[in-house]
Amino acid sequence: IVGGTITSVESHPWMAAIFWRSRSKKKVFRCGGSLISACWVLTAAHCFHDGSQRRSRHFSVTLGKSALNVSNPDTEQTFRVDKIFIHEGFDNSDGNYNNDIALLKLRSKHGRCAEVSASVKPVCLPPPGQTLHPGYTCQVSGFGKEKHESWYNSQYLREAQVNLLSQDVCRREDHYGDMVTDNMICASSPNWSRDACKGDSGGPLVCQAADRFFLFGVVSWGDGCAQEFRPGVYTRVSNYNKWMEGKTGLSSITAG
Ligand code: 4AZ
Repeated sequence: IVGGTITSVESHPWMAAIFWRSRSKKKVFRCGGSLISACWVLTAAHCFHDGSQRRSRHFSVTLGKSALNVSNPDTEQTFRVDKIFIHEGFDNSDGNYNNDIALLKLRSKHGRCAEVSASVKPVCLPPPGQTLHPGYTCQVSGFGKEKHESWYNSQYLREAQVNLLSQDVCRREDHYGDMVTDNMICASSPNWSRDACKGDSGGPLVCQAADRFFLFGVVSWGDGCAQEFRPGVYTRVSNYNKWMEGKTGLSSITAG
């Protein structure tokens, strides 16, 4: 997150940290994600585009995490990954990560997955096709870089406020042109100072409506971070309710 502030997971209790276990058994941070129900985390397909989706046993998901390299047994819940579903239409042949969405099934212990607490709680999903007006203020969160040039991820969870852009503006030639499909939604801050960055991929863009937080976007791509006319691009979650219901078997997943 560029231009944001340190936050705690209690303010983003759906935040998931996805790790990959290297050959030397080291846990390497891979991507962010969002808890959408007790056993399911929504993230970006491109987090697994190296073919690693068949190696679900090499991944773990930690919920309730505020610091990347320090574990807090009082707040954290860690799971192995049972299965990774990459969207069948995920396509990067145009370099724009179309259908950049994936679901991770957490491996339950004794038939239970995530247990709700002050630091772990699923986010609501927006109703199918739901749109918010351009300018709407939302929040992006993650452990990604604080500057595009930085070598490191943030050690602490960060959040930033960003505003939704209209499809017309984001598709203008001085923005991204036709790289932006209907499966994407763009967001930026008015002076381009706040944005998601490398390492935030897969994480949540949430918008508050009627006293609840809804997951409107999954951090997907952008040209650099917090650059003029280069908004953050997010997977448009409200296009995928049917896909999510099909994979999870959960109907009315929208109710949150
Ligand atoms: C990345 O490389 C990335 N500014 C993610 C988000 C953005 C840019 C790059 C958005 O994962």
